[in-house]
Amino acid sequence: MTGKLSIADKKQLEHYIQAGPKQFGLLYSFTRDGADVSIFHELCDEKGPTVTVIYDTQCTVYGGFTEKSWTSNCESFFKDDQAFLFRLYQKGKSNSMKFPVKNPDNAIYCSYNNGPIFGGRYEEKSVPRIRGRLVVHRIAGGYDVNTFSGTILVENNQFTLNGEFNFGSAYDMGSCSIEQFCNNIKTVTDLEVYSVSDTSLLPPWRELGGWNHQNLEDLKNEIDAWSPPHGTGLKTANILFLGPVGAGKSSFFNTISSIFRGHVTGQAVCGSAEQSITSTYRMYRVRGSALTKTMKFRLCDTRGIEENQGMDGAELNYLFEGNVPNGYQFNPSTPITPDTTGFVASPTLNHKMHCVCFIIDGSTASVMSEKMLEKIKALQSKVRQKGLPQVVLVTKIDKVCSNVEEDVSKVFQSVAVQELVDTVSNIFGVPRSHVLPVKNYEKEINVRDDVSLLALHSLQQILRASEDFMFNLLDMLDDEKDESLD
Ligand SMILES: Nc1nc2c(ncn2[C@@H]2O[C@H](COP(=O)(O)OP(=O)(O)OP(=O)(O)O)[C@@H](O)[C@H]2O)c(=O)[nH]1
Ligand SMILES: [Mg+2]
Repeated sequence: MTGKLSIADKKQLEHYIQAGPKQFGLLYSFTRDGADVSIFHELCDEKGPTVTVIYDTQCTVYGGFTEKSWTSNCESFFKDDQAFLFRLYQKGKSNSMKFPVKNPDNAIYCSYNNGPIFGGRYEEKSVPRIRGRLVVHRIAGGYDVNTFSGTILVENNQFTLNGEFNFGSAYDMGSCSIEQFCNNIKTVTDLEVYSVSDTSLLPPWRELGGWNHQNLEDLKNEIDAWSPPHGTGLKTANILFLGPVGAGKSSFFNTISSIFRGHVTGQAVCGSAEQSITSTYRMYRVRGSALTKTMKFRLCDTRGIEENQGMDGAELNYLFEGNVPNGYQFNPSTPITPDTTGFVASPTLNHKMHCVCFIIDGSTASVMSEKMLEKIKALQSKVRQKGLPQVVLVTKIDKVCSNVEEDVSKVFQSVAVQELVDTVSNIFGVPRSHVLPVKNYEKEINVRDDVSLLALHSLQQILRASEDFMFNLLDMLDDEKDESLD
């Protein structure tokens, strides 16, 4: 179990912590380990920097970060000038804020009988003693966030925190009220504690064969020279892009086109909107390095899949079979039929699709809605029925790992990208070798060797998957020939 924080949430926290790329490891969770203070200490004590995250029943998500270890060896405040409280979501809507510590001496309070406590102060209390004398005691209290003590029982999948909130004691809450911070309710669905450490790079978990300029030129030449296997009669490999709105389908075509044109191009319209930006079916050709002739593959860009509408089964079948004309205007309310102008009534093998490339956004892959997952599964089963190979291109890896954002050649050393590839391989039920992480050109003006190499490497894998289909085809043709000789 990796916890409930999404990649985007971790990036937000990483940005608040302000000390370079971070790795988050789930140490403790109410739902996984039980809401019991002794278990909290067993799993979280002496673990260095941690982030505590509380998920309340109104979908507000908030918590605190400290560089100091939790401990149950003493009852004391600990100094931490890097500590802060934060809110990530308010009533389900992304609304993040950081609340820095204003009294670092009292940043956290550790006690064997309490879970995480952020902030607070010593209060002086006079206690009467024998012979009428008053003794002044310093007692800790007024905690900004005191999460829980003892054991909390779960009821209807909810926990009721038994600590108290006195925001503003040691943390600067600005004008944020307790209601705005955490709805002032104590019912929560989970409390998680993550360890926070500097991101370490792994030894490469996938080899690419070099990241220098010559490697890129070699790969460009290889792809430029690629052609469908002899004997199939095919002129090009047709690769169908399918994926949710905004996943980066059109951007991937632009990225490939940019590599061969030598600068970042925007032939396919890209952007962000609730509905698909791409409304026209395009079978894009890409010109090779010399820009005189097109290469022997076509990248077929489609309208994005939406949760509540999108391609119907018949339309998808027409796409697979090559009935849909290049330039066809998608219309979700009236899908294509044989009566549509330009409908390719008798497609040949050269019109059909030879490989399906699912394209998904890596920064949101692990939090895709159930509805979207169902849609994708339904599409996958149609792809399988057709006997078409499928690969999954995972875009926006620059948003997943800061090391990769800086230098794409670190992609196969990144823990975050490795976890992402594992997750996507599980979701799609495809081998990890068919999950291809990429970063598209998006903010850049000039092409970069690291970005180009990774994108071309992915394209090479896609062409190899198309070849699998084509070799099956050759086998079938050979079988037919043999049978006709019998
Ligand atoms: N940071 C980053 N942004 C990307 C990447 N790929 C695409 N984008 C951005 O994501 C947004 C959507 O990209 P598109 O290529 O239009 O996505 P699409 O899948 O074609 O979307 P529809 O046509 O609407 O279905 C654009 O703003 C792109 O600039 C990437 O690898 N990294
Ligand atoms: Mg598009």
